[in-house]
Amino acid sequence: MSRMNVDLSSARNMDTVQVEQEIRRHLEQSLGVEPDEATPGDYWEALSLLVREINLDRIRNTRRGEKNDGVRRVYYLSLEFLVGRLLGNNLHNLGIYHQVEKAMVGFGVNISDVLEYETDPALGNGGLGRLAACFLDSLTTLNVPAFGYGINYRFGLFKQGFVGGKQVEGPDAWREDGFPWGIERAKRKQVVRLYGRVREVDGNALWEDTQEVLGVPWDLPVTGYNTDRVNTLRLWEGRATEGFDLSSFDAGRYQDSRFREILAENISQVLYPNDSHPEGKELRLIQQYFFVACSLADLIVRYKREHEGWGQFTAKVVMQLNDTHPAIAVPELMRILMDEEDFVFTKALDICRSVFCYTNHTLLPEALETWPQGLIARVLPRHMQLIHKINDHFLSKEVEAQWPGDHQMKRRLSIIQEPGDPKEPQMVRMAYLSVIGSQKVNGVAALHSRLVKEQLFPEFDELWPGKLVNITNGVTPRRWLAICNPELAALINQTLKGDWQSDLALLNELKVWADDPEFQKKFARIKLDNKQALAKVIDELCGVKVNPDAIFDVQIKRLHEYKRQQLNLLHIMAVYRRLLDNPDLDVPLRVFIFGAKAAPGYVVAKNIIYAINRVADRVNNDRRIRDKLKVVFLPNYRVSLAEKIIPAADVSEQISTAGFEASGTGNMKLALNGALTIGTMDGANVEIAEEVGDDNIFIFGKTVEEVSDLRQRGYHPRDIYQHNEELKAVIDWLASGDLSPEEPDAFRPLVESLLDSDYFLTLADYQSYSDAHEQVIKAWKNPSHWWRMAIMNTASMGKFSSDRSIVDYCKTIWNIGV
Ligand code: NBG
Repeated sequence: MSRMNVDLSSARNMDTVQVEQEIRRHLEQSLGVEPDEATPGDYWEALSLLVREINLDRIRNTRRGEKNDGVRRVYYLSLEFLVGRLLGNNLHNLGIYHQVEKAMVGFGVNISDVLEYETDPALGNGGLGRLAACFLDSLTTLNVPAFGYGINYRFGLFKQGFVGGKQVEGPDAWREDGFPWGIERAKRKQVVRLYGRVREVDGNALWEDTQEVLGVPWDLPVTGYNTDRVNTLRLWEGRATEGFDLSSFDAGRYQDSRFREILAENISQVLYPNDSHPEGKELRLIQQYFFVACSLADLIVRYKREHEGWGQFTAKVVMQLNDTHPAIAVPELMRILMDEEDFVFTKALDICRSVFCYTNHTLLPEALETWPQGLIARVLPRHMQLIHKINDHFLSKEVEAQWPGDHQMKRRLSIIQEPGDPKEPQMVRMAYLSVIGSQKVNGVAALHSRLVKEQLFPEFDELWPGKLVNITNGVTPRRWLAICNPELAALINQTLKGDWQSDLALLNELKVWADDPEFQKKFARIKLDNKQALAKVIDELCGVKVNPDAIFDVQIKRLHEYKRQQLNLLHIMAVYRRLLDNPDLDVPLRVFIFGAKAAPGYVVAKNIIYAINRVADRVNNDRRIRDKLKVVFLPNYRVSLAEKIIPAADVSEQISTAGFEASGTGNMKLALNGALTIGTMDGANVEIAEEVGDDNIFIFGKTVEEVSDLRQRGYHPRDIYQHNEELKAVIDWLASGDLSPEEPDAFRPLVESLLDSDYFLTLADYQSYSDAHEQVIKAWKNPSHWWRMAIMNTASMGKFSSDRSIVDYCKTIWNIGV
C-alpha cells in the first residue's frame, strides 16, 4: 500500500483536498474499487481504514509517552461497553468531520448514508454499558492514561423484532461482515485456567489438573476530543489452546480435549441479555473470571515492563470494577500475589485494597449477584479458598474489633450468605466481596449513593467511614449533542464563546437567551427539523405516519417493571378513552414513542411490550380520534436509534418508582437536547430538577420516603383500582381480551402483576402522573413558555457531562491529577 501523503499525527489539519486524496487512496488501493463505482459501504470502509491508520499511529505515540513518564493508569473492568457506531465519533474527535463531509459531496455521496452503513457493536445491555463507553470517551478527552477491559462477544445483545406485536429475539452477529476498528493482538494472548483442584505442598497452594483456554485480545482504539491521545479498549476472545491435548487424547479421554475446545469457543460467544437481573449460569461465571484473569495478567505484564519489583504497583495501577461482574478480580489478584509472587496474605489484601474500587449500579435485591459456593469451588477452587480466607480475616479481625462478640453482625456481614433453608446452597455475595476488597465504593447519583449507605451497606459505612462515596453519572456531550444534533450544536456555537464541548458548564450562558423570541424560534425550528427526520424513521420502521407538529413524548430504556413503561401505557389508554368520549377535546396532538428491549425470559416485561403494541395498533387506526394520538414502539432500540430519537424529543419520560433507578443517563441526554422531563424524584432526576429548577420540570409521584411509608402501612393496589374510575376502566379493558381477541387471556401476567402485588406502585402513582401530563399540555399550549423551559434545560445540563464525572473519579477515588 502506498504511503499516506500527510502527517498522521496532525490529522486535524488535513484539508478537504487531502481528505479526498486519502479516501481515494483507500478505495483504490485498500479495497480495489473505483470511486465512481463505490457504494456507501465502500466509502464507509475506506474512511474507517483511514481513521484506523491515523489511530494506530497515535496509539504508538501515546504508549511511548506513557512509558517514558511511568504514568498511573486507570483500568476500567466491565463486562459491557456499549460503544455505538465509531466512524462519525472518530471523525469528529479527529477534527476532520467537516472536511470529510465536503469531500463526500465531491464524490456525490451523502455522508449520513455512509455513517448509516455501520452496524452498532451491541456489547452491552443498557445504561451500565453505555456509561462505560461515555467514560472511555471522557478519560481520553481528559488525557488520563486508561484501558478498558472487557469481552469481544461474537453475538451482542439480541436483535429485537415484533411478530404480531410480540417481541422476538434474533442473533446479532455484529462483526460477521467485517469490522475494521478491531485490531487483533494474537501475540498478547493469555492462558486462563479453570476447574482442577488445589493441593497443599509445604504450605503452598498448587492449583492443578486445570482446563486451559486462551484469551486473545482485540483492541479498539479510543479517541478523545481535541487530543492526540488514543487509549485502548481491550476485549478478550476465547479460543481453544493450540491443537488437541495429545496426552489426554492418547489416554482415550477424547471427551476431555473436546470439552476444552467447546468451553473455549463458548466463552466469548454471547452477551447475557439480562439487565438488572443476573443470570446465575456457570458460563457467566466463567466469562467473568476469563476476562478478569486475562486483564490482570495483561496489566501486570505492562507494569513489569515499566517498573522493577512490586513497590510501585499501587501507585501505578487503579482498577475500577464496573458493578460486581468483575469482582472475582479480588481473589484473582490475591492468588497471583500469594501463590506466584510470594506475598503474605495481609500484604496481598492491602494491595487489593489500594488498587480496586467498586461502582454499585443498583439496589434491586434480585440484581445483586450471588454465586453458589459449590459452583465457585468447582470452577475456581483456589479462588473459593481465598474468598474464605478473606472472609475469615474480615470477620475475625475487622468485624470483631468493631463489634466484639457480636455473632449476629458477623452473620450479617459474612461474604458467605447462610441460606434460610438448609437444603439451599450457601451463596457468595459478590457485592460484599467487592466492598471488602476495595479502596472506595461509589454509587452513581446522590440519592442512590445515600441509599447505598443507608439501606444496602449501613454496617460497612459504620465500619469504614468515608469509604462509600457518590459520583453522579454523566454523558459525553460529543456523541450526545455535537454529533447527534448538529443543528443545535451549530446554534450553540454561534451563541456562545468558548468550547462547550470540552467545558459543558459553558452552556449556562444560554440562559440569557431563554426568553429571546428570535432564539426561541431558532431553537424550535431545529427541534422541528429533528422531528421531521424522526418521523421518517418512524414511518420506515413502524409504517405509521406521525405529525411533526405533535408533542413527541419519549420513553427509551430497557423494559423493566421498575422503570414503569406500564404506567405510561395505562395513561395512554386513558387518553384514548377520553378522546373517544369527546373527540372535540381541546388537546394538542401527541405521539408517544417507545424503544425498549425486554430480557427474553422476563414474562411480564414482554407482556408489556405486547400490550403497548396492541394498544398502538388500535389507537393508530382509529379514525374517530382524528390523529390526535399516535403510539409507536420502535423495534430494536440501540445506540444508533437513540441518536435519532433524542434530538427529536419534546418530553422525556423518567418515571421509575422512587428508589429504584440508580441514576439514569438517558434522562441527561434528553434534557441536554431540550426535552422536558416528566419524572419521579428518583436517581439523577433529583439532581436534574435541582439544576433546571422546579419550574422547568414536571415532577410527580411518591418520594422514596413516601414509598417506604406506604409499604409499611400496607399497600393494596385493588383499593386504588376500585376508587379510580378511569384507572379501573383501562385495567378492565386490558383484562377484557378486547385487545387480543384471538388470545383473550393475553394480558393476564400484566393485569395480575398490577392488581395482586403491584410491587412498583404503578397504581399508587397513577393519578399524580396523569395530573403531571395535564401540566405538560398546559405548558405546550403556551409556546414561548415551552421553549423557554426547553432552552433552560439545555442550558442547565453542564453538570451532567461525563467529563465532570471522570474529574470526580480522578479526585475522589483514583487520586489522579487532571
Ligand atoms: C444501571 C442503572 C441505571 C444507571 C446505570 C449506569 C445496571 C445494573 N444499573 O440507573 O439501572 O444509570 O446502571 O450507572 O445496569
